[in-house]
Amino acid sequence: MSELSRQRSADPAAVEMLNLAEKEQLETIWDRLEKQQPQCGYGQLGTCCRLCTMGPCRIDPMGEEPTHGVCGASADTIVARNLARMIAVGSSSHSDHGRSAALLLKAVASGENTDYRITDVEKLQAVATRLEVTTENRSYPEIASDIADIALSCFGKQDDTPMPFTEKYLLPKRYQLFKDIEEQLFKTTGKKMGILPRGIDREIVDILHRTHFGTDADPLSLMVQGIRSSIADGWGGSLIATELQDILYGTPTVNTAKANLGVLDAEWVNIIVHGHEPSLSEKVVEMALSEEMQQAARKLGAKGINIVGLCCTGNEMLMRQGVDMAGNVLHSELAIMTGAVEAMVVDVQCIYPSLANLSNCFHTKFITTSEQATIPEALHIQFEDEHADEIARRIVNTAIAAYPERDQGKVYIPNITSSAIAGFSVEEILKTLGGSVAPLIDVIAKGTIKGVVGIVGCNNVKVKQDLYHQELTKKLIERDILVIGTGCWAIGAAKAGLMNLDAQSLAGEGLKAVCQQLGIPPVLNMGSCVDCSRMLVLAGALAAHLDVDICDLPLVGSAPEWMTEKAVAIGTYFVSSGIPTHLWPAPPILGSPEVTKILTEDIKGLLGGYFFIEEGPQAAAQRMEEIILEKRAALGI
Ligand code: CUV
Ligand code: SF4
Repeated sequence: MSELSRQRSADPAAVEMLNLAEKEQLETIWDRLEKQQPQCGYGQLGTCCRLCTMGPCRIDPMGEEPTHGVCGASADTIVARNLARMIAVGSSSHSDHGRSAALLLKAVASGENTDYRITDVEKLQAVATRLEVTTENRSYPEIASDIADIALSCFGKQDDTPMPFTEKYLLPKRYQLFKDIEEQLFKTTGKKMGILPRGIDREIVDILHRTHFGTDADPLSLMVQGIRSSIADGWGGSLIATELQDILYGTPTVNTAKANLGVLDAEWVNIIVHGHEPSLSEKVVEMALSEEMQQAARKLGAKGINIVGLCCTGNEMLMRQGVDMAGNVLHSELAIMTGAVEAMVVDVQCIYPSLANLSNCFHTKFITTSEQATIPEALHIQFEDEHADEIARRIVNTAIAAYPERDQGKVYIPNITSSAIAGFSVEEILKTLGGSVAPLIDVIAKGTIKGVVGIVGCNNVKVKQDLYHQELTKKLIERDILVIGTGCWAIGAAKAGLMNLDAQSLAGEGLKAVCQQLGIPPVLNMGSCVDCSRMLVLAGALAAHLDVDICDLPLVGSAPEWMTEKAVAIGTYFVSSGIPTHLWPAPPILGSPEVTKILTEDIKGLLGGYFFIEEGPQAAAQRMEEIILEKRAALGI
């Protein structure tokens, strides 16, 4: 075993593949990180600006010259503008995904699209109730059409009233707090700053506008607009994605699957779906599992078609269909290197451009499908919702046709998987609890469970893969803290065996007893990145039951291996919702004392949530427990 490989990943399957990559001289993302060293210090601190062609400008972090950009922008302005833009990009990715779900639901409701259908009428009713859409004497498509209209209005409406999803889903206490803060900010600064989002597109465009050359230079108002955009995402775009996808594809229920590269099978046609939007992968899975396609694969000598997931599309498929999981984002190159993948089918987000060229070293068809995410050297098969069945069939056929080209001599699949329970939607958690949050609140009040930490986010090649995810998760459950979460964290936890019933033995006595009684693992997979909205809804339900605000609850958020701008948006809406949130690596803000202070201190007094940075899992777990104990003491429990 190469020492280098072991430094790069905590996952034994990844280590095996990294050894193979080294032997075969296949370049990986880890190699490219090395070639980038040393990385730019200004960029890491957030103090470089490329907003106009008088720059690029940079600010000396030690207070030496240059202290200002050519236009006079300070480090605080530059950092705040850059961060606001990160939030805008993150919000737009989640929310554009939500828009697709809304447009699809509309098309299904009107009968224009017959490839999809309304699957979960119970959820349809629940969402209708929440949005105050009349259901009496109305058909499902009529109700769905109204829901889709309300969702679409959240994107495009132009008046200054708060957008409907946020208004209807947000805890009333939080809603009022946001209104009060808007007033308070105006009183203390004389400047108009808004927190309640008017519209998703509007808040994002607002950031693009105010960060244009020579516009907003005030770190505070830039951050407040960042907060507003993040709320438009968490209590808007992401929430719309989750809720409407549940209606279209079914609300997740508890199921068991396998996770890690060992889910690939040398004797089968292997298809990996990767990306974020389930509209494509739902159809690819459906087609791949059809008898017609399985037979076609068998005709070519394979045992059948084995379809597995990766990243958040993988989570969507795992949560709703129990599809096995090949890995998180750092596994995407490694999966192709097994030589056993006939096709990797991708939609949007978190797809390394390197995958196209790497696939060309194998027989693997790397298939892009979205008009928003095409990659040179990839095979593009344009996906369209209105011809979903036909296109999915074409994709699966392309994968089958690649099977005879596979070089069996090149196949190497690490024989490693873990069994993982998934499917913990809020609805499913409530069902497990007997229909109400009361029993959960009960065990928290008694101290059997001290609190809940929600972990999200990615793998980052700068952090040893999965190590932080695993260690932090273990240290928290040891302390009787329930861990829930989403995204590539969830996959890391699944691969490490933290999401099966055996993991109960790793939990502290209290948490263990609760999990044994409920028959659940101590670590719960709540889905993909957009499903972070499920955590907000759960937090809101807990707070509502106790008649307190979310910031009063013993809840903490964390993104320990984050890399994307989406994670910045998620972290910001967690904080805005009142949840103290841990980040590692540090975001590019440390070059601005002002922005750092706003986000780690000042914001606490306003919103109850705040960011904190901890480098190691031990220190992070310690700090999280302290926060939880502090909140418990304040609640008098
Ligand atoms: Ni959306 S954002 S890497 S956690 S999918 Fe994984 Fe998933 Fe990307 Fe980060
Ligand atoms: Fe430099 Fe100002 Fe232009 Fe940014 S906006 S590049 S700080 S001159």
